[in-house]
Amino acid sequence: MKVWGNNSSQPSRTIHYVLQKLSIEYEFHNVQLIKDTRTEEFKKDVNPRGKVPVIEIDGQKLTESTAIARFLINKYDPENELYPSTDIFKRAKIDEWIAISNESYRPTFGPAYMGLVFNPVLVGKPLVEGDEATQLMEGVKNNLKDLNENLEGKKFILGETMTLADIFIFNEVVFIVDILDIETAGTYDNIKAWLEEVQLDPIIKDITEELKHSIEGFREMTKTKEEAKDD
Ligand SMILES: N[C@@H](CCC(=O)N[C@@H](CS)C(=O)NCC(=O)O)C(=O)O
Repeated sequence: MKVWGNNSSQPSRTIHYVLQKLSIEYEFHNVQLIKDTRTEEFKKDVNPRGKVPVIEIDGQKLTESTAIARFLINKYDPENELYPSTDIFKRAKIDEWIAISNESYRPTFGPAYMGLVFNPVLVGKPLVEGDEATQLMEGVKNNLKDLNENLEGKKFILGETMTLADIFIFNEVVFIVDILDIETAGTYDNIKAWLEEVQLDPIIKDITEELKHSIEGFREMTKTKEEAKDD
């Protein structure tokens, strides 16, 4: 199997997790976000929509992390607790939370980290300021509040076992709280405990440590850019 992805991409990290958890062998193609994904070559050879993750199996490509994750589990380990085929209601609840992540959380997190941190370094646009910046931050906080409330009295999003919903949402949340310097202690204590619990999984821990190194690199890049502007 071939896999195209990047550890700085939330959906790619989920696919890396599932591949490793299910001990699937794959040939990894590390793709630079924006720099590579927006080239004609990438769009022609890998994904016409210019996004990762992408997998190729038996000469056929599959895009969209939710489709990829479900396919991998259905094919290689359908009873896995991440997405158990024998419990169709649980599968539906997992699907529900993945949809909440993709349709509510991600659409506020993406514009917030671009507008408040990455615009200048990644797409050459100014940072968002004033009321618009406040609104971006409010959108993120409303969703964190929603997740924090759902986690009340629970170890994981659906209770006692870690599922695919935790992996997708963890990868979004661990990034947004770090990059926007959001303090979880006090305001989002349930999220804080859940982030720690999910990271007890050694595969998630490794993937997240690598991400934290990349975030340090981003911060350096952002600082260098700001210093150059001040000179
Ligand atoms: N809905 C897609 C989203 C994929 C996506 O947004 N990938 C981003 C990285 S997180 C990407 O490849 N961006 C490249 C670009 O914007 O050029 C999925 O779940 O796979």
